[in-house]
Amino acid sequence: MGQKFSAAALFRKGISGDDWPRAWRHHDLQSTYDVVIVGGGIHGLATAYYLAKHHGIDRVAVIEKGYIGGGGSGRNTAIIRANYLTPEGSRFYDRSVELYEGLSDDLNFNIMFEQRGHMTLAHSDASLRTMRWRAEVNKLQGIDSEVIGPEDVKALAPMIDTSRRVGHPIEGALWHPPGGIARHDAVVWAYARGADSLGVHIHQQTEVTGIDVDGGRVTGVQTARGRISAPVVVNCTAGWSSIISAMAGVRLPITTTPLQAAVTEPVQHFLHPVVVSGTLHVYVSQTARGELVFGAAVDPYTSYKTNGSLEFTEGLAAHILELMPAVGKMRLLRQWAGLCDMTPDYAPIISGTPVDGFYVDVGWGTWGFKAGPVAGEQTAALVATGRVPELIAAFGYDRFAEGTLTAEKGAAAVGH
Ligand code: PYC
Repeated sequence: MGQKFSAAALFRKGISGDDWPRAWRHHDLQSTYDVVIVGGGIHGLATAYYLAKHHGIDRVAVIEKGYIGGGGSGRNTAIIRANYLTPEGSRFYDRSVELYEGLSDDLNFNIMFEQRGHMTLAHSDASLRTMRWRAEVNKLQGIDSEVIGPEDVKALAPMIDTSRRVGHPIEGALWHPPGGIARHDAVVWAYARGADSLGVHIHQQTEVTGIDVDGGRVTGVQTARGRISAPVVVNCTAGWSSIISAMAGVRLPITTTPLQAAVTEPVQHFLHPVVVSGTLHVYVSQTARGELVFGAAVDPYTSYKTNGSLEFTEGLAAHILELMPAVGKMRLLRQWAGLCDMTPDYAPIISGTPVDGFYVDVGWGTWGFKAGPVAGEQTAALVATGRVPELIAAFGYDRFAEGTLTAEKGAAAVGH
């Protein structure tokens, strides 16, 4: 899969001016596919990849309105972790960490996953109690998580102000060694190349304008480039998930809210783990290139806007300076927003729907990136077998009507 270059060959190629081999091909849009996946982000591409790889279903089209990875997959802070609050969530995201660990080998593409450890700070007795709760739930699922004290926080991230002089002194933290960061666009490209090599067609610049349903069954999709007939359509979009589902007559209990993030200029490495503070509404990691990547709470209103705001930058600066005063001299380079599709219980919906053949992998809130591999694997299994895998049994569409919610809000990195 893909072409391999030695380091020297890579260098020669880089300066040669020759074209690089295409990582995925262009195909004419076919009039029929066995499965059409709407959304060319990590979820859609991973679903296509596992459909072909694990289930031999390769007459699959991934339809993307813009360019692959241009939505939520390219608009996140690339954090991976499994330290959730519910047993269902913890097990699910633990499988994702496991898949991420093997992804560079599986796809022969370096996704730069670094397990630097993930630290969620507690600034009060109440949040320390939640950290203990999460640690116990995690341990019962075999996940490496424990509560540590302020002196351990200081040892793991010396730049953090652990003194009692600040407005919100640190009382401890949830420490989760398997957590870390990866390069988000590498994950997109790796799945795209992997899916392409197994026969999947990737169609960029192909907007879905309608979904055809006849007698309670999905029959195809209308696109700006023509109609495709297909007995199975999977909605793997983020931001637009309720709009796409409404085209099939399926209502989703989802509201959409922007989540902003920002990145600094690169500096020498000083921050190893991912650090999160719910109280200060901030999380931060340092990339392999040396930039600090920051995120904060979701915007306080629903919207489809993906631009940054000055209010966000001001709030972020105030909070990060309380946590790490020394970064005050660094300059922000860029900021952006991604769209978060929030469900009432903050858990996703991976499920069939009242329309036969129409499936959804949606409602990821602020957790879409870290779930990509496992969501793809499990959605593919659901679509291919028609049976609900145990790992996603708690994420069904019917749970909202039945009142069997999966209360995951307490695992949020920051305020929602
Ligand atoms: O839940 O780890 C998380 C997260 C980070 C950024 C947004 N959500």
